[in-house]
Amino acid sequence: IEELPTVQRSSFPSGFVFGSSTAAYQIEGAAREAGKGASIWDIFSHQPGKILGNKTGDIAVDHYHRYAEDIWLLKDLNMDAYRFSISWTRIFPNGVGVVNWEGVKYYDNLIDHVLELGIDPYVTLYHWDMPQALDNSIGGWLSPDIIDSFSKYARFCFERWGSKVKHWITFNEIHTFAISGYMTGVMAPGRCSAPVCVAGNSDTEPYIVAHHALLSHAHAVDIYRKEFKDTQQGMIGITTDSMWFEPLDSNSSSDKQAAQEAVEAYIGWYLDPIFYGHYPASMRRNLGSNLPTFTAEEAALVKGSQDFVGINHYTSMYATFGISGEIVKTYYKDGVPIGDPTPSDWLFVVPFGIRKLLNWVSERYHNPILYVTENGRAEFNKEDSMPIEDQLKDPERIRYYHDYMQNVLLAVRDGCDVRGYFAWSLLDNFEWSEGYTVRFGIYYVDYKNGLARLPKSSVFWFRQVLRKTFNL
Ligand code: PNW
Repeated sequence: IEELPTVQRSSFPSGFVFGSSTAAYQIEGAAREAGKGASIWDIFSHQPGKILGNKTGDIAVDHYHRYAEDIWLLKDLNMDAYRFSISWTRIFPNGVGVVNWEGVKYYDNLIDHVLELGIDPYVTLYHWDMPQALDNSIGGWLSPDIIDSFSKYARFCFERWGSKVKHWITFNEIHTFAISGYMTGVMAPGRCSAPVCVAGNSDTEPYIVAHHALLSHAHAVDIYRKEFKDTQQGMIGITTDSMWFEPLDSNSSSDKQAAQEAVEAYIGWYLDPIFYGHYPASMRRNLGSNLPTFTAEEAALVKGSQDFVGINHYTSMYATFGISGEIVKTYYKDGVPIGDPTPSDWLFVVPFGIRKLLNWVSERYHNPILYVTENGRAEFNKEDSMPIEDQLKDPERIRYYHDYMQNVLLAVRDGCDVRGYFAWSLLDNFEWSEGYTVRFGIYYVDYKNGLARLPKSSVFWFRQVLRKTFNL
């Protein structure tokens, strides 16, 4: 039996980074303020029936006006780093062209404030908020022309903030916006095959979108390396999400193969091109001509386009092959869930999954630098049925963080080069199509009382675990 390490800062390698993550549309609000242009999420969330309770991120948790207070809250957790995203349309309201200096100033202030508190900014360029103007004019990620617009936006950010930001993340989870935005249609821009969606093609569009996003990523990395890296001395990478997949029957070689192919189709979809210059063989076999291919020149650009890989991980599933050879994924085996259920129907608690995923990535891609850029769980929003002092008690979240961080530590001891861990999320926020019905925050946001921030029990847990101790 393996000895389980204590979860505290001092158990991790020195210099290991602890932080928390957010995303612009989920927290900023000020959607029509200060010259910001509309993104596809501003439009999507205003379509009736798309978001639970027909809620929007118009105000969200008003981080745009409260960022200074919020960074203090992060500091109070004894955290080292803050991962947030830049809203493309605050900088370029139309996606390209005219710069909105008021938006630029906002990120100047935010980044300066983060640095003043001794916190390291990890900045994501794209957390799903495509400028609506570019979606209208060229179809957003569906068009190869998007590469040029994204490159200009990325260059602007490197130039403006690269002397202060040392960790750039081009994309958050291409997988999620490709699948949910273009296969199931539950996220912006809400495309999928008829009759479920008004427009789209679930068989082809997710792969085209992902292809153009990967190329946009590679171009941004190329720009950073050629024009900025020497003087700015930072690192650039990409954040990919992945579930872990267990074989439904752990003794079946066919199920083992299904689980392997499921991981390949999830995270290999992005990381195989980035490390090897092409999509996984299993995906090419299963998808045929629906999967685009890279030209030799593109492959050369995409290959090696990372200084580190960010991993967002929350949960695990079982995999097996269906009757026509397709990969079937399920949370249940013989009616028993793979882990404890949570309020998110996609999130079951399987702490060992993160260790196995980190090891899988380390082996397949020869030990790259990794950061866990998101991990966490939610509780239901019970503001209408429970006294506030009870809502602030979140033992399930503490247990989740403890058990997952312990498995990250075990992965480090297995030899994975994990350099940091970011908890999702600093604050309760706009959880996409779930609206405000679930709460992922370490801090509670009181939507009924002026958006006051209140500490959940996890705040005290993080503070204790992450305190800096000195050996005398
Ligand atoms: C992340 N999965 O997405 C996003 O990056 C966040 O914006 C979001 O708020 C957070 O998860 C919580 O939902 C995920 O299928 C997408 O395992 C997919 C999965 C997990 C997270």
